[in-house]
Amino acid sequence: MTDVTSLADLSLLPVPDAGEGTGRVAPASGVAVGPQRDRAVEAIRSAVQGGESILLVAHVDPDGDSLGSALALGLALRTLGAHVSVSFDSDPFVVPRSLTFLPGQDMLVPPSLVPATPDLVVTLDAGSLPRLGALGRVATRARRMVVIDHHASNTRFGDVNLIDPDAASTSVMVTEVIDALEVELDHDLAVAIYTGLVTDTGSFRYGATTPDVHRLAARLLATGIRHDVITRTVWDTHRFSYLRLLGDLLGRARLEPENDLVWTWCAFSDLTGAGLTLDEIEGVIDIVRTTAEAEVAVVCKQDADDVWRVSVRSKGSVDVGAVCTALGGGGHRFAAGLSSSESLERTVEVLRGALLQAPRLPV
Ligand SMILES: [Mn+2]
Repeated sequence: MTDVTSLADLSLLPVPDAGEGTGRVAPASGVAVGPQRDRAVEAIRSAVQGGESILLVAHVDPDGDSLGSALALGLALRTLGAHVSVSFDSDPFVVPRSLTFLPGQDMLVPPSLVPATPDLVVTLDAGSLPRLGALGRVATRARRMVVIDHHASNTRFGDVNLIDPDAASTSVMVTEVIDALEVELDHDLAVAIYTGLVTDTGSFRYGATTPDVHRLAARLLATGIRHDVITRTVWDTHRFSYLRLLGDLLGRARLEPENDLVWTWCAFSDLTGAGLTLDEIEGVIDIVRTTAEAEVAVVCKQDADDVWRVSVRSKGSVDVGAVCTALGGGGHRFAAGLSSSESLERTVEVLRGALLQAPRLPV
């Protein structure tokens, strides 16, 4: 068993590969959401009315919630006449294959071409400044920064911090902002918002799926969106080489009953050998975590810089969000992640030790 004191030896990067909400999350602080929403709406409204430059930023290597939220807010602000652009840090700067259907992509600007000092930056679904990558510097130079996010681990790095750990997705929070701005929820907005919603609720399977979530889904469907196409594109479409790689990753998975853990890994050479990109193997954790014999599931994915991006899920009796946050990562209570520049063996060893030390929650 790993001694927790040895955690200090591990240089975990503060850039979590945070997973998305598989469960309701206890509020990270006593800050009420309503007044923060009013402040966020007011900051955005005054920037629009003043004709200021507005930059919306998704997190690095954006998922459906982050990019969907940014594009939805961008579309809404554009109908109000705003000068708005949307960006995220990704190398190369391309929209993930599964999200190329999202509307409003003409607003996308690569990090190298964003305004050097925007009047207003709004960050979407990013739990910390490093999650913005190179755009973190631009965000801190902005006259005003509004943070909209639902990660319990959010570090409140903006001037206005609209943080709601109870929200099923950031796109739910963006909808509330759009409603407050009195922009009509049209088809394109609904596509972007719904994409965030299905991404973060696992197609309405996770614990954060409340009656309000279903009411919002009904409202979005009423605009005529092809929800079946969205869900199939986001969740159920893979290149054939993914199936082969998935077979390898599942074949090498290790079950450690004594640690209540199941885990596997994907080396960068596995990924390049299959001709795939990191975003295309996001779903592997969703299969590994179905293992009946383990409470916690882990998938370690090596990126081009030899950094292990670690996705961690639990079924509800271990707060993996707290574990990952303590190790320099972040995320939600039952879906979180971290990054490690250590070896695979060392990374798993430290994580295993931290998981064993974590208190068991009543389920
Ligand atoms: Mn999210």
